[in-house]
Amino acid sequence: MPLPKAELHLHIEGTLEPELAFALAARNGVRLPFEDTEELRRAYLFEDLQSFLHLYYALMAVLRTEDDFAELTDGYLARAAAQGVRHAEIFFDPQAHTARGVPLATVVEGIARALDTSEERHGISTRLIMCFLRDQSAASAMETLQAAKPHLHRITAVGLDSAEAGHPPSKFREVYEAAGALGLRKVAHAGEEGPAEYVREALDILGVERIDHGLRCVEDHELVERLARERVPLTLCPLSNVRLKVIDVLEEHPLARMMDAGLLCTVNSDDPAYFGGYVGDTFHAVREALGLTDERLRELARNSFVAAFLEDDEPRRAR
Ligand code: ES4
Ligand code: ZN
Repeated sequence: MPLPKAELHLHIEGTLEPELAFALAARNGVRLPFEDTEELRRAYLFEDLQSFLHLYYALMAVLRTEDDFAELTDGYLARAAAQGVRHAEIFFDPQAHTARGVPLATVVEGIARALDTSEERHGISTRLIMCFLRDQSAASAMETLQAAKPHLHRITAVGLDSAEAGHPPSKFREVYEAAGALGLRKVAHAGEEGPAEYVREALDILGVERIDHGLRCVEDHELVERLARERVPLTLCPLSNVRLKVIDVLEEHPLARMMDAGLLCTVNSDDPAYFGGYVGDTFHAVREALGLTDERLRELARNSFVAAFLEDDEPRRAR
């Protein structure tokens, strides 16, 4: 029996496995620039975050209908359940779809259809987190937030993802203020490829309750102390960090040292179709590479529920 756990850092578009990508391409008459699943899989050798994002956005072309989004999401939930996931907080990237002419309602209603049957089909409770693409303008993010107003009963929080360097959290101050006024909770990717200072900005300027990645906080001792003192959860994604060359090898991942420093760490899969494993695989990999004890693994699983948007619907860090 795998450890029961919550997954808090998971891009639904990053669960698009090659087999489903080709099936949807055929169904929707979309031509992919790859002959078959094997050739596609061979393209999964990334130099950095940007080179991954290029393929991630290109492959989304196959996602067109509500059924496509429902099938994608239900497939993820089935695989996650098999690895012990009992609760999943799922990111989606509306701008990556609306820019291709797929209406926001198609995306949200398709994903939501799968989420609505998740507890009974897979034993997984869920939340949905709408991410803004930080390499697009703040105005585009604000338009997306306004367009999401008819769907807010489906959405728990806003997040911030895509290419980090050069796109600081402060760029989205007004958008996050508006999201908070709408009753949405807040997270943001920070300190993945960007500097520790972006983690500070996400906390102080955006008012986020959790930091997605946050890995590069280790470069700033005072920040680590603050994150530990304030019990700010970090949603780490060790396999992602290796595949995107944020770190060289898994054996050098600072996860164990971060836990020793008192940080509230969680372990997640990020884009599991691309990075070589779902969250159970990730737990297994860090156990092997870092020699984590069973107690440490249980702590990670426990942390995932502590950091989840579960019991209360009130923001933990009010702003
Ligand atoms: C992402 Cl690994 C990662 N980082 C930032 N944005 C993303 N979107 C999907 N995966
Ligand atoms: Zn991510």
